[in-house]
Amino acid sequence: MDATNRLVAGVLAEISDLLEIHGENPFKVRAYARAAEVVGHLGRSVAGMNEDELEALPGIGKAIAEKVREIAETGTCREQARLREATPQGLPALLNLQGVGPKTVRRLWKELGVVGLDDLEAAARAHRIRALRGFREKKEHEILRAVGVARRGTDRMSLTEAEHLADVMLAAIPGEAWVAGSLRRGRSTIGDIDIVTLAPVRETAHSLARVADEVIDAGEKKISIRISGRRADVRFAAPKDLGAMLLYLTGSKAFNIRLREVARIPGMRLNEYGLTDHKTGELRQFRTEDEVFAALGMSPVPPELREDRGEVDLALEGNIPPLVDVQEIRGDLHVHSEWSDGTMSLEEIAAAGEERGYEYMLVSDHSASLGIAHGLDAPRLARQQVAIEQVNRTSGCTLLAGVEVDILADGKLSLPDESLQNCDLVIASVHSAFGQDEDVMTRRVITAIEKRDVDIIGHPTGRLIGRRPPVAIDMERVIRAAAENETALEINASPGRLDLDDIYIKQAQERGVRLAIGTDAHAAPELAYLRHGVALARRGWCGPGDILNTRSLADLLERRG
Ligand code: DGT
Ligand code: CA
Ligand code: CA
Ligand code: ZN
Repeated sequence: MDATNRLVAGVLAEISDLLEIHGENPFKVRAYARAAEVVGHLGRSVAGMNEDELEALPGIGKAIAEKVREIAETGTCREQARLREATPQGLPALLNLQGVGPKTVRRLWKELGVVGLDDLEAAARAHRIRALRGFREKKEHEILRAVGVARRGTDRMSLTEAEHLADVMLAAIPGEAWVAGSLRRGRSTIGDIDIVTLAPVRETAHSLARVADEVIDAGEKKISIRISGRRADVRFAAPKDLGAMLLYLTGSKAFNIRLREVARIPGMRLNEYGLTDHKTGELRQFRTEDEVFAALGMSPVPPELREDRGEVDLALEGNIPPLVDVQEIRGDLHVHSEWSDGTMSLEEIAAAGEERGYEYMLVSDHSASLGIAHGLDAPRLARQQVAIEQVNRTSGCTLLAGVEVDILADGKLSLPDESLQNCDLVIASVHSAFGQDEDVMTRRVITAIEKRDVDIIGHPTGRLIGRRPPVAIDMERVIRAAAENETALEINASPGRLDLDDIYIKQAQERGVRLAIGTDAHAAPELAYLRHGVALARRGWCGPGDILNTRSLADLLERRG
């Protein structure tokens, strides 16, 4: 993200939180939160925008536009200063605690004099929280646990970890159960696992206790557990209200809030049990999510789109765009073999592709350069291409002869042009000098994009989830260059990367950039990661036409002419 946008979004979000702690107008609170979201996801820098241009952005009115300018120029604004002045310093951090919202923070502050984490912990240990009206012992335990988590530092799960734990739970639950929450929406990282089930309460509690580290809370409506150190919530539903429950627990929270607004217009209240008519008090229940959408006059919204990024309005018009489906993928566009640092032979890659019903697999081994073990130099790449032809004589799945060539620090590629010309498809990736500043890195990648022989930019931001932040790069410029040069950007489906992420995918898609889904598999089981790439593509609003891998072999090769 652009540094100015990051700064401005941070200040706006803080203002929203502080307003809420001070019990100010909820519309104003929402307006700042929304503006923070808009600026945070903006493709261009607000640094160069005047107030008129800012006001033209969705969710930004005159008052906020002025503040955006003020923050962009000075790093702060008077409103932020005023609110900070009026707020004890340790208070805003309490908002990050699980189960603690601004209203709770406000009450803890006003009624117990809590002004920070230490105070809060002391109050909980002295049982002063359960003494508050409307708070109970349970809430006090919850807060203590949250304080513990905050002290240890929070971290989110990778998709693979979350899927594994969800599978363990689904197997343990004695009845039908579905994954909800961020895992169902296909987010790149998962906070906690959410499951909805029709199974009986008692038996479920028993079965889950066997796989859990600890049962945090077991009630008639919900069970919360810790499993392998992670949190999971299980909600109980009945078949007649399963639809509303699944919808609610899938979220996102922002999407749910928008849906409730939609329901409010004809005088209904939407919650996890169904739609209640305000006048008659009658509750309508729904077996499926689609029935809820229909009752709201909307076409169904796929889970991956439920982030309040414009999908609700489209669904109300019946204009949800078609999204790419796993079935439409005809091949994997990023696979390593034992010729570089992978474990599969060429024959094994072809066999694995055939088994998955693919038309083609792009063999894209590393090029030789510093820091990559067993990378291919020009002669070995040529020999590999002969070996690939050999395999293709008998294989039902065609191996495409490719390479993942290094983009060196100066933007040059680590293989000569002739080598690249002999490839079917070329991925170019940054694997070194990650610390370059934004302009240098951006020009480096654009230099590669402009090369005639480069078809795909691999893992464009270089992030490793939980281990390495994205490189500093101006994705707006990269996306523009990719569009102009008809170079595809990769959606790297490896759960440790998931790069590009959804926001950039959407920006690229809107500009007509093609996206190539690749698993970056170094071993056969990793080929299954493809579904994560598809989920990410869907989160980025991609239809089949936006994805390179939906093309037939002939179409794909035609690109290179
Ligand atoms: P996560 O766990 O941080 O990766 O993200 P989610 O989306 O799974 O969030 P989580 O587990 O806190 O809640 C699961 C769903 O429950 C969420 O997507 C929507 C719903 N939900 C949670 N809290 C609220 C809320 O305060 N208001 C509304 N309307 N829905 C909520
Ligand atoms: Ca969750
Ligand atoms: Ca949850
Ligand atoms: Zn790579």
